[in-house]
Amino acid sequence: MNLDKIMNNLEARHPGEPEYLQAVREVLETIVDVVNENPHFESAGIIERLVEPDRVFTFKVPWVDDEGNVQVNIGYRVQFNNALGPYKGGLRFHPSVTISILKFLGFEQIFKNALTTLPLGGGKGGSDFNPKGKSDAEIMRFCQAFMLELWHVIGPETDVPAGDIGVGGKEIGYLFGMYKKLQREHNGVLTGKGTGWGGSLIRPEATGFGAVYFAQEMLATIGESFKGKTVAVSGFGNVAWGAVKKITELGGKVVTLSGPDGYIYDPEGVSGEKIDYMLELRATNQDIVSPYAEEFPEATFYSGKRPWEVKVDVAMPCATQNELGKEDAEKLVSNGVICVAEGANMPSTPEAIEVFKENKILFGPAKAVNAGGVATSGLEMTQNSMKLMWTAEEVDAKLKHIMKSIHDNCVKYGKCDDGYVDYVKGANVAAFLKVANAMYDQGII
Ligand code: NDP
Ligand code: 2IT
Repeated sequence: MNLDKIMNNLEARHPGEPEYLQAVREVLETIVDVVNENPHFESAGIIERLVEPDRVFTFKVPWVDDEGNVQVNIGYRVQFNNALGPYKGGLRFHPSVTISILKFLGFEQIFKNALTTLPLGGGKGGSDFNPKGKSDAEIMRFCQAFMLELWHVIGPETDVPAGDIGVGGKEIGYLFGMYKKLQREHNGVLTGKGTGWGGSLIRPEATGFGAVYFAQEMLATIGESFKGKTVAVSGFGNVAWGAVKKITELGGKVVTLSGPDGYIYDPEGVSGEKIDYMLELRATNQDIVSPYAEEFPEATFYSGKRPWEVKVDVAMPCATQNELGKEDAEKLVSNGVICVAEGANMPSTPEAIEVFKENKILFGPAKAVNAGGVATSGLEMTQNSMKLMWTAEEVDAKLKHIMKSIHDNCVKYGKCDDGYVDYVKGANVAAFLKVANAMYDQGII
């Protein structure tokens, strides 16, 4: 495989899409050997076909705000690859959303979904709509206008969206309501639904819980566990919340949370009512974490800074892409971090990952660590198809089993001669082989 040639062609075709190009390069760099060992992949143009989305929908979303003003946003759905199952992936509502970000997320989603062992293809969508400071009525009108365009390209066997940044249970409810009205069908077209009308138990917690189960497996490889460990978590949204809950349950102490405004250091640990307070903080739609320090005076707020300067045993970035750079990684390493597990999608820059690998730190990449969210979405689809509902214990046991199998697969394909596990390579190779074999079997399409 000629990596430079493929990347040059992609860059020429998609200029100004840095996140997408970054995500593709990160995967291709680790699968060069396995592609070269399988010349039939090359002759079938697997790589060239894999790096381009099957199709991308872009649409205008006009809606009326509470003052009666007309607002216009852009909506997108990237249907990337359906070799393994229906396109599957979340919707992100955030002002920073661009087609580059959604293509990076859709590309990553193909591999993440392959790792789950479930029949799921990869996709992503969203809008540059900013939920910050919007009333519920505005969010509902926006979601309805968004679905007015999206409904005819999605379906339970075609493309199944879910939540991501800015899209939680409330938004999924509004989106589902409009889909159902237009399609005149009550089906499993979206996941993360309310548990009273088709949603799976444990789905809200699943990404954070799964991430901690994965980190637990990583720690076990060196005879360690979360018990008595200090942990830096970033973000204070859905993924951070689930992670904090599970870490605390396992005897770890979470000492940081963060938002776009800065980070919180709580030496006594984020536990008990403080975890519930995270939900309240998100529900205000104000996008700031600083009120935590007013509510709990033992905590300190550091304005405009990231939590990676705090001395911790484990770091779990759970906010957004490229939020942990080279200097942050160096700081964590010099402070003695032993494990870094990515709850968010692509939170560490390539330079930061290099620092972790050079120092033989246990490093779990997003597509393996945070796959528990989409895996539980897959379990929600199964329950919808069977028209029944599993108990929380059943779903949690299946989630645990899936996270363990992802970990086993990473070790199988990522173990180096000196015993160090390169989880980045392990996850990419395991997922790539599954997708590439399916694409090969299905011919040139
Ligand atoms: P939420 O909207 O619940 O929380 C997102 C968090 O990240 C918030 O704290 C948010 O703060 C912060 N954030 C968002 N954008 C930025 C930015 N540009 N700069 C700094 N901080 C930012 O989303 P989730 O918890 O669902 O998602 C968090 C991460 O996890 C994302 O990378 C997402 O793709 C990933 N993920 C989510 C899954 C899910 O099931 N929800 C599954 C797998 C991965 P604010 O809103 O105040 O900006
Ligand atoms: O990034 C992700 O894996 C998600 N936002 C969850 C996607 C899903 O379909 O549940």
